[in-house]
Amino acid sequence: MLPLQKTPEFLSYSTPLVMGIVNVTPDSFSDGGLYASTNDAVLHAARLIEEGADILDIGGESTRPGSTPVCVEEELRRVLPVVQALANRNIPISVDTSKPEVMRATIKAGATMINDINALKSPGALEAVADGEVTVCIVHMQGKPQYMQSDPQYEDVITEIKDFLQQRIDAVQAAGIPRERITIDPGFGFGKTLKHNIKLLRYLEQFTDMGIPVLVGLSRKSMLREITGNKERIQIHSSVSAALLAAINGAKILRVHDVKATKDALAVYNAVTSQM
Ligand code: 7PJ
Repeated sequence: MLPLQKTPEFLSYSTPLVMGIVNVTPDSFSDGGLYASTNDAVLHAARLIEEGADILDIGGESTRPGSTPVCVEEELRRVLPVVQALANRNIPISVDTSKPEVMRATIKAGATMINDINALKSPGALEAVADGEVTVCIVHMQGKPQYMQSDPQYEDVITEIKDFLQQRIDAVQAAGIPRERITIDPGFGFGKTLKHNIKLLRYLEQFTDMGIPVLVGLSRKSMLREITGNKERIQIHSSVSAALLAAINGAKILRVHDVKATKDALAVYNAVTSQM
């Protein structure tokens, strides 16, 4: 059964939830060109729902390495009609945005989660989420999408990201957002080398130990192409493998393009773990 209106009971599930990605970004490397229009995005969302998505994540600004930002008006033009069209589909809607104006407008239109790679650091973002009484995902990113992959550096990648996330958890709670509405994400590929990304996945329990549900986005990321040597845009096998590893290591929400394949992998995971 479906989780969540504005309450986050869904975060206590033992098998991770699958968050299906709906890009409304013409410049997105992964599938933006294919699902650029409202109509196509809504059709794609319907397909992901059919495939068993538990949440949808609607994004109007590509944040891939090297991508350039869009203005508030353009992002709203892309995202808002899609959120409006999906608000009555009986599935929680998350919006992938860093802009408070987009947060407020989409929450008003029915979004129940804000997924922010900028961790609510934009002026007004904490207030938008607090006023909207929605769930939030706080993501770690070193640098900005335009240059974050040029030379990411850490003394100790796990400790530094944990410290950052803890600071943001404190700031979010201080803004009046209850702890139960927070999820955290180490931000795979957001200012990280392959070595950093692998370390984060291997030691993911360092983050689940923080007592806040962990969301993980590995789907079709370039680290998988680096590992396998495959050049294709779509990377289903490696993406599902990475998602399953994240599940085993305690992730509660998996942000993926390939919903059906991920659900199948989780069915196997579930069958085995529920027998123990
Ligand atoms: C992530 C995201 C991620 C969260 C993107 C892409 C780049 N949100 N938005 N975590 N990645 N929470 O999908 O390749 O990893 S956009």
